[in-house]
Amino acid sequence: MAAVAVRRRRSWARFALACLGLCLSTAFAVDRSNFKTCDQSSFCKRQRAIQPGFSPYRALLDSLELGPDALTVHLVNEVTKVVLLLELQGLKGNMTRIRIDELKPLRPRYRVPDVLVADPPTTRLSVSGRDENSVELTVAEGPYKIILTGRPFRLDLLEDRSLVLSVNARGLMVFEHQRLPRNSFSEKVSLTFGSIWDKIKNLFSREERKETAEGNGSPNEEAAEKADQPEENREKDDKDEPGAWEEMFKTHSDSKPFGPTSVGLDFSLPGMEYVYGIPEHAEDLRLKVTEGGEPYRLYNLDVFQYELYNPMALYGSVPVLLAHSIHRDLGIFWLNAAETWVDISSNTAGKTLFGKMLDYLQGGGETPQTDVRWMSESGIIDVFLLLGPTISDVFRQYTSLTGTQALPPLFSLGYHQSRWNYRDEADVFEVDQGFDNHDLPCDVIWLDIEHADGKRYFTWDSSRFPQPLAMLEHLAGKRRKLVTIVDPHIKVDSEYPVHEELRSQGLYVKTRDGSDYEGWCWPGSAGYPDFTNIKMRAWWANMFSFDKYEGSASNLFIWNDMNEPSVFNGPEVTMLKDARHDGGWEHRDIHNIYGFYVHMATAEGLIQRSGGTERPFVLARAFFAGSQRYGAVWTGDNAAEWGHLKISIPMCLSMGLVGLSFCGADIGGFFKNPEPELLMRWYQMGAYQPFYRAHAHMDTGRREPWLLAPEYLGPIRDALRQRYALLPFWYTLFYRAHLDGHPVMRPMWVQYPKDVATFSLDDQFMLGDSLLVHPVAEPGARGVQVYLPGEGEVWYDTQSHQKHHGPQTLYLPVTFSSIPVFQRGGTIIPRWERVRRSSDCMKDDPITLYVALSPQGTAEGELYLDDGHTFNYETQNEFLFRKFTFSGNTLTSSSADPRGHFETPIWIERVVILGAGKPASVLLETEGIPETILTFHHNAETSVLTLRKPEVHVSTDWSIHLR
Ligand code: MIG
Repeated sequence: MAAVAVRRRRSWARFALACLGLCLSTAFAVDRSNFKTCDQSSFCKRQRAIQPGFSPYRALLDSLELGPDALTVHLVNEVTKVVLLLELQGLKGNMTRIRIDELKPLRPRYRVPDVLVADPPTTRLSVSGRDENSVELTVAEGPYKIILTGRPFRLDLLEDRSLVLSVNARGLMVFEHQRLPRNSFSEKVSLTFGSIWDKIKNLFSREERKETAEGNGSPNEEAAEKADQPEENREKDDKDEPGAWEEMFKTHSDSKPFGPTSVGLDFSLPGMEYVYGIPEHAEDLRLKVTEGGEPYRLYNLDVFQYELYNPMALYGSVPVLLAHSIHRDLGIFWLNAAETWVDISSNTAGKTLFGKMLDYLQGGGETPQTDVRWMSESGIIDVFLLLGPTISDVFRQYTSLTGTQALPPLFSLGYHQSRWNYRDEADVFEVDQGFDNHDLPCDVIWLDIEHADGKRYFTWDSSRFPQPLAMLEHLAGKRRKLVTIVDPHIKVDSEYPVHEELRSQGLYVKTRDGSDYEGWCWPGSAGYPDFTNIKMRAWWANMFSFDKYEGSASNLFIWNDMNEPSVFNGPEVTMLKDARHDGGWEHRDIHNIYGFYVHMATAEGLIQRSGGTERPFVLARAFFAGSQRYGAVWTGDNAAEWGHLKISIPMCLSMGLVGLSFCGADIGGFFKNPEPELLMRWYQMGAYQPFYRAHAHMDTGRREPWLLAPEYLGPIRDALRQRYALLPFWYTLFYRAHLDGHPVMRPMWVQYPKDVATFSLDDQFMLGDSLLVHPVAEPGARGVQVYLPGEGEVWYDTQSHQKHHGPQTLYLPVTFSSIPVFQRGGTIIPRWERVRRSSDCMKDDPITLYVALSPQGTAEGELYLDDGHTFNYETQNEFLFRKFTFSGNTLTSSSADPRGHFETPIWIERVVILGAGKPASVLLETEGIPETILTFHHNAETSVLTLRKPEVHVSTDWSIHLR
């Protein structure tokens, strides 16, 4: 009896648990009804309704003009007869720029400013061939040719006679020219979009008929005539186009005073099956085909409880898509800051491997091709084709346009401890002390919105934080920093000077009728500073000077949250699209770049407060192309779930591919309470991702590492120590990213571009070209399957030093303390092995070099050092950039950049060579100093050779010979 009762009770408990689980999992889900689908966004719906094959656009080849910097040609919409101006530029470094605008717009259309670092240098285009319907253009510096076809308009880029990319090949170009509002006279003769589409179809069917009847003909005139006639079926057309002149979403109306102004264009990529980029989405690294589903959406939004693996928009957007094949890489940069949707289709999608094989065996099958279609609500068409041919070239091309990752201050690569909120100063002191008591390194403690007085940013809640300067000084004594949050919504409160000044100076975003726009956010009613206005940015930057921001000091840095902007009572939790910005632009035009400007103004503020000498650190949630110049970004409000732990890899990889190297996810997950194992695994994952910050929602339990049982705390301590030991390596990788745009955290395929097995991998990644990381991301894991790529490559397990040969899928057993990390044979990595309280305590520590030998017995690596916080590296060449090479049994250290000079006590304290035999003797040779004999230890079992105390200064040239 008793046994039965127990069993019953157990199954009850299980049932209750299951329910709870269900409830929790249904409770934790985005409310999709708050966000638009393509169908609910009228321009997306209109554009998506267009079928391929009927482009009304024709390039008037007679209008072609060749200038020194650009070719221009008129495009006419054969139905509306509206003329557009196409500007085509060959850019230095194997890029092409295409701009399309109305030839005579009713009012200027928005052209995104401030994203490009300079006017990209051009290279001459010349006409190298011509026939009735096309012109062949040759690019002076560049291996490719461009064929411009007149009717229908189309561009084809060829390299060595093979087609690399086509523009408007599917005829999906859209350019909604501006029209006078409804009821006005000219509206009567203009055509609505729906009717245009009908006419286009008519035109084509008529043309086909004609061509079969008369051989060839020119239906265009006839079509044009037709288009001039008043429309018989106006009423119907208006109904076909709901939302064109006014649009509703839930209770919000968008007045659209300028009517429909969307643009769109399609790109065909023959030979391409793998596409990446266009963050931010909670999605696999490899983008999916969107046909039959929703397109990927780029519209910066504060999405509450975002879901995984879907194309919904998130906080940031970078409109850059990369395509990769074993033959080449290329990128498409669609410079438009309005709401944007991206459709991806492929002729191989959905085909099984068997199907593909059949195609192949039947002696053909199509070559794979991906088509990408961009659709934006306003602005112009401004697109950069980054023609590679290698992925390295694409990285350089894109960052030559938008800038590279800002070199972060060293401290910001350490560990950050955050939560919403640390209650008061005593809490901050306790947390700070907790790290020391438990022998855990930490660089920064963070204060969320509760630290300010009533969410009035730049102020302090005086009951919780009565002495911010003393608190900052205390942290400075520990060589730690503080980050405070400053959000871009300002409490409407006549007693709050920030508000009063912005209001009186007219620096807020306005409504369409010119009054200050007010939205609801944390402080209640709030104004939104117009960051697109340079005066606003200057004013904001000045707020960070030490006298303006009272209670701040040089070890205080900034976090910009809510910069999408987030407006609790706005459509889709953001600003009305008809709100007005500086210059009369609508919010519609600039939406995706708002957050970029907030980030920019804040970073400039931190630079200015130091008189221009100190590097800033600013974390922002919303971002755009170019945000890498201003600091770090994170993946927003994730959750304490294993799936969220996993997705941090593809999310940060996708950002890295498009310039944003300094990316991280909230360690532990923002919402919900992580089980200890998940928290521990997240610390391990984060230790190997660029931005390493633990953060948590207000309603979650405290989770500082020492609150966990020792079996979890131990591995967390190890993870933190591994992070700190690798700081010189991280710093060097960031310097590389800063120099030439190569991401710090890289997809496997970037390193192995010809190995198809890596193209979809996103449960492991590379740091630089040296470390392969495959973090444990499953509960109760006993082992992981690690793919070690590379024919003839060897990989050294960084924990056991065991050597593995590539390519293979290695089953690696794991325990709680395992973080599977492999150093690629052929690389050299610098480490600081004396882990201390913070990075600042370690910055002068001696270096240990880890030399991992390739099968040929070679290796190379680099090390970048500077003072870790100023711009002197740039302005005074105060840096060291060293290159280490191992070959012919000799390890040499030489300068990688002779301009650099930097006073530092740093010396090399140890060299560990992986995969080495035992030498008879080891000799150190330093310039001007007699050879010395080094002591060493060789472990025959692991083939690890340790050279003790070379005691050479890091800035000198030396060589070590194994004899
Ligand atoms: O609506 O400042 O993503 O990190 O703790 C929530 C409070 C506002 C969202 C951020 C999160 C932060 C929180 N913020």
